[in-house]
Amino acid sequence: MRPTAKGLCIAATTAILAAASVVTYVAAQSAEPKEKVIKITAKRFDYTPGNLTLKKGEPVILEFTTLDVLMGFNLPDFNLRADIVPDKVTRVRLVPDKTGTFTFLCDIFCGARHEEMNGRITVVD
Ligand SMILES: [Cu+2]
Repeated sequence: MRPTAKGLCIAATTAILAAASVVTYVAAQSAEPKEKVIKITAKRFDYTPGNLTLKKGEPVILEFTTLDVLMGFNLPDFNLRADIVPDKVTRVRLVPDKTGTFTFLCDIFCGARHEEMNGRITVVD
């Protein structure tokens, strides 16, 4: 059976609509970018990485794990704290609303050099 002109026209229209919906879908995806995830590994007595640089106003998810014992994450300048529990992933959302360099520290006693366990977050414009 030969394709009719009407049949070809319907096929072409369908193809164009399908292409248009793909473009719309991609545009919607990029309008809501996924929040950046930064993995931080804690172990006695440090955080890796221990120095982060973030952009003001840009939300990030800090994703903590501990290689040994229960640890804390405390970032007083942003009123953030969390327990970092062995065999668990701890996620903390941070939207830096000010620039500067801020210290975070372990606030759960984890051993001899616990007091020295800290890191820095630098927030830039
Ligand atoms: Cu500690």
